[in-house]
Amino acid sequence: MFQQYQLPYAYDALEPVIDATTMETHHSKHHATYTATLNKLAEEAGVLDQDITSLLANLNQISDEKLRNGIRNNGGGFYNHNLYFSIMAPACESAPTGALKEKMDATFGNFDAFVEKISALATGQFGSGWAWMSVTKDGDLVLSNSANQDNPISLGTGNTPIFAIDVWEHAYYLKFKNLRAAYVKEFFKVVDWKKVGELYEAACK
Ligand code: MN3
Repeated sequence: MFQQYQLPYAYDALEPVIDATTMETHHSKHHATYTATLNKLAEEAGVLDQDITSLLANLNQISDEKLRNGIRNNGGGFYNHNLYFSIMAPACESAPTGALKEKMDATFGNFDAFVEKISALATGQFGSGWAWMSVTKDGDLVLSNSANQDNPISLGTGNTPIFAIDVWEHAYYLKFKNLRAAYVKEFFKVVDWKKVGELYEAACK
């Protein structure tokens, strides 16, 4: 069984950046549905015992096209939101530190340059999707975006995502309406960089 990430903070904890109704709907409806559907499809496909990263990295093992597409979309939805919700925390002026800060500065120049680059990917993603920072097999940082619930794993890059911005309208529409760029700008106020740093160090091992 795939277990949905449980929030260690309340639905209203990210106010005023992300409103409580958006958080509750996003977690208890959207993410819960992806998780339940993934469990149903994975059972049908006989892959319920696999961990989500190897399942998404090896979608071709599922011969039935309908099941494969369903697992790609709902498995992506399950994995992507587990990461997204886990790297958010109540506004705390958090910033990258330690090994992650050094690597980000070496890769992007400085934090503001990183924000600019990933914001362009997030706002530039046509339609629903995500923006990512991932760690390559060589320990380098790369930025990307993807459509729907695809991610660097299901797209076969071999990279490990450590930072995600959800740019589906359900992530921001109640508060920000059509203004995706405003949501993306505010999002950085609720990023838990300590957690992203832990994911970076784990991915580099
Ligand atoms: Mn979402």
